[in-house]
Amino acid sequence: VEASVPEEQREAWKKHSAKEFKTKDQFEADVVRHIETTLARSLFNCDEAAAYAGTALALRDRLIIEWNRTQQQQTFADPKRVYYLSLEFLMGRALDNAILNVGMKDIAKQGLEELGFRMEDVISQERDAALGNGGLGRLAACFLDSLATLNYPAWGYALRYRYGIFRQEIVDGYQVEVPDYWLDFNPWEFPRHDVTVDVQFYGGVRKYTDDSGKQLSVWENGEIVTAVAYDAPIPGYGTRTTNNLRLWSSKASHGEFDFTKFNSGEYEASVADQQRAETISAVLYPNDSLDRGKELRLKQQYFWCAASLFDIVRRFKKSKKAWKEFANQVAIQLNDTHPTLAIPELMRILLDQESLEWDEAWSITQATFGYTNHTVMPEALEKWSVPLVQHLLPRHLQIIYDINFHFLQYVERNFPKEREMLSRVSIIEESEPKRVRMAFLAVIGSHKVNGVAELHSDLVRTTIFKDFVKIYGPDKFTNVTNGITPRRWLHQANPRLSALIASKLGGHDFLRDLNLLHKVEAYVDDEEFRKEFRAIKYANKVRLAKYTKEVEGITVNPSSLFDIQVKRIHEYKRQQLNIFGVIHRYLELKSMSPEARSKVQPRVSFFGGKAAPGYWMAKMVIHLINQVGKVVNADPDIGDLLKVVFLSDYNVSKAEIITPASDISEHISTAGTEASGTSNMKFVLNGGLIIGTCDGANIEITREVGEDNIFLFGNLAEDVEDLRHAHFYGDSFQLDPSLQRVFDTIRSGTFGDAGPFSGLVDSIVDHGDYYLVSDDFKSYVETQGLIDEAYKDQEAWLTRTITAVSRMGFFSSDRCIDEYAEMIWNVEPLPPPKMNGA
Ligand code: AZC
Repeated sequence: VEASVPEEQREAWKKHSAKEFKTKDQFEADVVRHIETTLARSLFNCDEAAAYAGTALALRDRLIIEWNRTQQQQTFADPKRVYYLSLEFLMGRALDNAILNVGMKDIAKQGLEELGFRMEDVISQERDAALGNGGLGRLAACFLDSLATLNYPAWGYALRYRYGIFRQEIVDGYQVEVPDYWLDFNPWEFPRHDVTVDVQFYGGVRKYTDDSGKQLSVWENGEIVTAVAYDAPIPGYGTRTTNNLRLWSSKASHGEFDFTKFNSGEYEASVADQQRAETISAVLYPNDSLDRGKELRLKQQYFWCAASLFDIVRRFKKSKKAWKEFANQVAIQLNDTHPTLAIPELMRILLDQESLEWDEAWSITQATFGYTNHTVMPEALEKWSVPLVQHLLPRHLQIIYDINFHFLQYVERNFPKEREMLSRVSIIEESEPKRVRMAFLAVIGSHKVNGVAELHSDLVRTTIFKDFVKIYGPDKFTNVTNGITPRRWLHQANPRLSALIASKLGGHDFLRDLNLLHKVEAYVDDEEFRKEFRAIKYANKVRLAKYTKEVEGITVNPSSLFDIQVKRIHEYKRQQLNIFGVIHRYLELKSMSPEARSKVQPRVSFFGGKAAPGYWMAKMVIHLINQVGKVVNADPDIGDLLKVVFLSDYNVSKAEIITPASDISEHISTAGTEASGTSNMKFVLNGGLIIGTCDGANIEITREVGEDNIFLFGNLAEDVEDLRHAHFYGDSFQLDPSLQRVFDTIRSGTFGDAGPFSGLVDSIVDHGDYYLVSDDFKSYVETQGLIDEAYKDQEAWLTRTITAVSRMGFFSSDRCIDEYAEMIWNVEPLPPPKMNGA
């Protein structure tokens, strides 16, 4: 690698090279300098927002020094790198995380105090980077934290949406979506106006013969949009490794086209072009686990894949290695099928631009990609209409057809007796219009396919990709059970618990090796430990109660059992089962004698989560929760015995307050539908227990923490199909009498106009109850009863929660990343850069 400054002048550079703050004084100096010079403010007009900005900029300076060193070191060493392609990174706030990861908490806290600010207030000024919908996006964010912490040379690639996921307001009990324009002030990004890629759309394909007589294709005469890189540093915890998250922003290319229009007076038209180009990276699609097939979404996907691959190939070519080395230098992980176009795009580069033969190009491509599936639900599996792909990406469609042709030939040769299999496994679905099955393309173009929890990976192998297991053999399909980063979800969200554990384990090593948590179990009978553990949970509940009062205006008693379900609203996640259970509880309370009531365990049912704007049923669930809350919370018969709270605008920073405050959290999806779930892990790690179905990672959590430390209920995945069948063809559908009573109450108008809720009730009574709410209702209610009983024995409850925490080591995202690195990527960590003079 050549330096741009000649040898003789480098001394001056070294002398003036940026230095990182180490002491409180230096930290304060950096903060004040930024407030005064970068922000043009002073001690006379420095509010908390300015204090946040100054602190963030000081931290950013520090991160960027480590980022530069990491990048230089990676350039010199040129190891195999991991590229994590994800359309979503749900990062949340960066400042707190940065302070903790570089180990500057005490300095920053004291420094800010000396400048007149409280750290918590400063931190809470930051807006979330909400570039994701739910689990899939948050998983990607946890993975970035682990990749950096474990010193893997890794990049994330995504889009720089101008609008993140919408903000949710609740008006008259209904969800209202408000745009999230989050880029007003974002100190964490570095625009790289020199790092751009021109991306083509539309146009046509021309075949030609080159000088050697070889037949080649070229894609030309399309419309060009420019991708501009914006980089965000990703600091590892307790290491100098600082990786990069590169986000692409779209803008009009300044080709001749614009100028002709501009010069001929078509000023508006040239502006329209510009706006059309910028629209590509404007919004995050707000659907979670649902494919909508919108043209702009396909444009986003290709824009991002093309820019990222160009960047990756450019970096590879700098090393002047032969193409056969590509997959030894590059591992690309496809986070769901959203980046699947990267497969035909790499083929296009290798075939059309680098003139490789098909077979060589194909083996490089397969060896490069790995594909993670996050759902087996049919409505979430992406399928793009062939005419749309033909129009937007004509050359890619040809390549997809060629991939399919080679693949089907292979299947035909190897399974000559199974001709029906051909249409089943074809990448092209013979529908009207024909559609490209992106999941099949992802499987065929990757060397490994993984699910995200054991049950899910089994379902992947036995349902959606069954034929492919037969074709490729079982080794291509594997499991990597999800995990979460203990830095954010324990150390940052629950600092007091982190400190308690550190005090017993002799330091914070468990944050880098979560298996060390098992040592906590030795303290399960230690009175002093128990006392502090209990006090921490109580304090966290007080904090949530305070938040609930301030933001939602509802008073809750922190001594109640806190029951929490926060996640995207989706029929398969069954918030409706929860709220029907709450209504049942309310009706029971109403019919009790005061004597009986006095023995009841008080409870607060918290709900939170966004509904996709076009998802009517999910929106009605939100409405029902709010309406039930209005009635129950105002009922003098009930008082503290039951409160129902909808926490609006659930997001990552709110999750950091909510998660440590649960006694019970709900993970109650219809068995076989929730691929993994990750908030289940967060809640248990923070000393809460789970009520859950035998689904996703609940099953492995049970195996780790023990059956006594989790409340499982409901039907099993293996029985779901028969139960669904029975709803349609069995003897006349009989509803559980308590559920019938719940429905009667809703219909009678107890919770306001019943009209909006008819869809919810009818889907169960008249439309086959696809998600088996009626089948699981009885055991759900019974299990909630067991929880009330168990909670009364506070000592036994405490023992369970401590035991569960100590057994959660497996669920660190560090363990996931090591598994991916070994099984799928074949990459090694690169020791972190050395300090100057260290
Ligand atoms: C989610 C799964 O629903 C969730 O169970 C899992 O924990 C998470 O991914 C991370 O693996 N899936 C999605 O958010 N989206 C899609 C398209 O599956």
